[in-house]
This record gives sequence, structure tokens and C-alpha cells, in this order.
Amino acid sequence: MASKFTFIIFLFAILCLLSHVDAKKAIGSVKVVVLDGEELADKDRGADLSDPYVRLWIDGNSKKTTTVKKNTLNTYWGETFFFKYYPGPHKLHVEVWDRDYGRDKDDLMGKAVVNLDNYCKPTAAAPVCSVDGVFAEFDDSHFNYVLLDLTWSLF
Ligand SMILES: [Ca+2]
Ligand SMILES: [Ca+2]
Repeated sequence: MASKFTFIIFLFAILCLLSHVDAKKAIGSVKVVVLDGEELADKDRGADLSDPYVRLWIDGNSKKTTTVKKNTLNTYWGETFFFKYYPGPHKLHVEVWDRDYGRDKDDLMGKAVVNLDNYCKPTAAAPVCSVDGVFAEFDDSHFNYVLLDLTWSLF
């Protein structure tokens, strides 16, 4: 009985140690508002228009997805997402996909990376960064993009 108890304590101590080593502590949060998608790629050949949705994530966070807008290459989402802000580089990955129904796999319409550190780095003295109207441009095109409002801050 005593050995079983000792074993459980030992296991608990190991788990605590592992979680402490692995846990990367968030130091703040990031708010992303997905606004317009403009002049997006046509990925439904023969059907004229794509069915775009946006997948986005910041390193260390899980991916998030907007709703699908049907039959359009110019659209507005107006959807807000929150991510954790960890120490290290802060790259926001933005992908637009065409939802295909039935057996077809969804098609990638464009992808871009927005480096938050290029705009602003929050500090203890100025803990909030905010940039509106950021273009996530695909293929370096000014006419093919998703527009974002971004706010990131320390706790
Ligand atoms: Ca398609
Ligand atoms: Ca489609």
C-alpha cells in the first residue's frame, strides 16, 4: 500500500516537473479582427467564384478559422480572434482557402505572414500596441489581400 502511494507521489512530482519545463508562459494577448478579403483568387474553375475562409494563427497557438463566404472573390468577415502572446518572435500567419464541397479538397488561395515585431513591441511602460488596416498581401500583390485590425498587449 505504502509503495503504491509513494509511486503516485513520485509520478505526480515528475508530471509537475515536466509541465513546468514544457509550459511556455503567455505574457500577453493578441486580438485580430479579420476585415475584408479583396481580389481573391478564383479556385473554382467552371463555377466562376471561390468560397473563401481565412485560417490564422500565431506561433505557439492553435489555428483559428473564419466562416466560409460563398461564391465571392471580394468579401467582408468582420470576425474577431484572440491568441496568446508568448515571448519570442510574433508572426501572424494568414491563409485564405476555398471551401470545396463533396470529395474535393479545399484549395489554398493565398498565404501571408505579418510580423507584429516590425510594427511595435509592447513594453512595461507602453504595454499596448495597436495597428489598424494591416494588409496581409498574397504574392506580394497590393490588389490581393486580407485586411486586419491588430491589437496586442502585455498582461
Ligand atoms: Ca475549388
Ligand atoms: Ca469552392
